[in-house]
Amino acid sequence: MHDTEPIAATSGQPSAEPGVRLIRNFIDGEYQAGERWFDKHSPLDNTLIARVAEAGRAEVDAAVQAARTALSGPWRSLAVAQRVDLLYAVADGINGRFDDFLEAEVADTGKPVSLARHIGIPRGAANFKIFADVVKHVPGECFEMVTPDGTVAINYAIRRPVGVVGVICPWNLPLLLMTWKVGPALACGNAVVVKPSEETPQTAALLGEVMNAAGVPRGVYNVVQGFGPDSAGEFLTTHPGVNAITFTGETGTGAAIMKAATNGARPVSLEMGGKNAAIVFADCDFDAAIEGTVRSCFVNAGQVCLGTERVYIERPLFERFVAALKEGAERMRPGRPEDIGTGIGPLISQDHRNKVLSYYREAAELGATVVTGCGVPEMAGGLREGAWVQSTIWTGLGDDSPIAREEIFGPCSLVMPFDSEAEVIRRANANEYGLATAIWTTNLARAHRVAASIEVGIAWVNSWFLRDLRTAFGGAKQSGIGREGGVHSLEFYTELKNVCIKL
Ligand code: NAD
Ligand code: 6OD
Repeated sequence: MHDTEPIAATSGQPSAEPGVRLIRNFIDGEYQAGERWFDKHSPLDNTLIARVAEAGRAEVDAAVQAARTALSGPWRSLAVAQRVDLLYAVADGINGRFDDFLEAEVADTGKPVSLARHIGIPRGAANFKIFADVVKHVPGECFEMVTPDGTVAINYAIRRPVGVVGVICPWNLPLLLMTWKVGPALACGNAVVVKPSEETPQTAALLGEVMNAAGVPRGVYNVVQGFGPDSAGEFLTTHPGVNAITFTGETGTGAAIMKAATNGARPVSLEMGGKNAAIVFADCDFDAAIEGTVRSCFVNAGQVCLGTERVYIERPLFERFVAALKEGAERMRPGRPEDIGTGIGPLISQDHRNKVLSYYREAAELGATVVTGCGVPEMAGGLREGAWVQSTIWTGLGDDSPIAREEIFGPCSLVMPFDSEAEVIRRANANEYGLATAIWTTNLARAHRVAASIEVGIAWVNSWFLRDLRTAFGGAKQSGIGREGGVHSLEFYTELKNVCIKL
C-alpha cells in the first residue's frame, strides 16, 4: 500500500517520485488502482505527499460485489466466537503496527504526534475490541405466550447482519471515526465498503494489510478512495448492492446521503455537524473548567465535531475566565507534529483554511472583540505554505451572529456572559445543531438539571470527550440521526428476526 520505493511507470500508474506514496483502493483483499489518480498534499507545508487511486464506478462495483460475495462465503458461517477472535486479531494488528498507523495519520492530517498517539490510534484498536465484546455478551430476547387453543408458543429473536454496509468517513479523526463504524459492522457479521475522506486516505488503506494478516476473509473489508459527488462517495451511496449506509461528516452531506439512500429505502446512520456550547457556572472548579475548555476549543485545531465553539460564562466569572482562556489558547504553540512543544497543528487543507479565515474576517467585520488570534501565525520556512490559522477567542457578539450559529470547525470560540441558569439553557438550545455540551459546575443538582435540559446527544459534566464506548452516541436535531455505541450499534448493523414456535 505504501509505495515509497521508485516504481517503473506502468499504464495508469504515476511514475515514482521520491517521498510520494501511491495509495490504492483495497478490494477483495488486494490493492488496486482506480480510474485516475489525485494528489494529496501535506497540511503542514502543502508539499505533495501521495497520489491516490480514485475509484470510479467500476472499482466501486467491484468492491460492492466483493463484499456481497464475502457475505455468502466463509465469513457467513463463522460462529460469533470465531468472529470475535478475528476482531481481536485486527485490534492486535493495529497495535502491532502502531507506529505505521501513527505515521500515516500524522502525515495525512499534520496533527501533533502526541494527539494521534493518545486518541486516534489507540481508539482504532479499541473500536474492534469493544464491539467484539458487545456481540459476545449481548443477550437475546425470548417470550412465552399462550396460544388461542390453550397451548404455548415461544418467541425468540435472532440477529442477522444487514448485509453490505457503506461507510463514509470524514478527515478529522480518520482512524478513530472509520473504525467506530467498521468495528461494529464487522462484529455483527456484515461486510463493508469504506470511503475515507479524500483528505485522509492512508490509514483506511493500511488497515487492509492488517485485515489480511489477521485472516479476515477477502471481501469483508474494502476501501474505495475518492471524493463525494460524482466520485466514489456518490457511486457507493447510490449503489443498489449496498444495504445500509453509515456516515460521519457535515450535515449538508448527510442530507445528500439520506436522499441517495431513499433509492431502495435503505437505512442510514448519520453523525453530523455541531455548534457545541460549553456552559461555565461561577461555582465551577476553575482550573478544571479552564483546562477542559482550552482542550474542547483548540485540540486538533478545533476540528473535533464535539468541540466547543460557544462558551457561556456566568457573569461574575467572565473577565477572569476569558483571561485564563486567552492564556491557554496562546500556550497552544503551532509547530511540527513531532516537536514535543507543539500544541496545535494546521487545519486539514487550504480549502478548509480559507473557510475558517472567512469566518475570522466576518467576525472582525461584525465588530467582534478579538481577545486573541483571528489571523495566521508566523511560521518558519516551508511551514509558511501550510494551512495554519491562529487559535482565536472573540467576545462582543451575540447569539444571533453567524459566528455563534454556524459550525466553523476551527480553533475558535465566541465567549459570552450569562446571568441565570434558565437563560443559558434557552440560549444554548437556540441553535439548529445538537451534538454535545460541556457543563462546568460543582452544584450536583444543577448539573443534573442542565444536562437534562440541553438538547444534545451527549452532555458532559466537568469533563469533555470522556468516552465510554458502551454508551449511546449520536446527535440531536441537525447533528444526527440514530445512535451508535455499545448495544445501540446492533440496532443499526443487525436486523432482528423473530422466530415463533408453537409447542
Ligand atoms: P464532509 O461532509 O465534507 O465529508 C465527509 C465524507 O463524505 C467524505 O468522505 C466526503 O468525500 C464524503 N462525501 C461528500 N459529499 C458526498 C456525497 N454527495 N455523497 C457521498 N459522499 C460524500 O465532512 P468533512 O469535512 O470530511 O468532516 C467535517 C464535518 O464532519 C464537520 O461538519 C464535523 O462536525 C462533522 N463530524 C461529525 C462527527 C459526529 O460524530 N457527529 C464526527 C466527526 C466529524
Ligand atoms: O468518540 C467517538 O466515538 C466519536 N464518534 C467521536 C467523534 C468525534 C468527532 O470529531
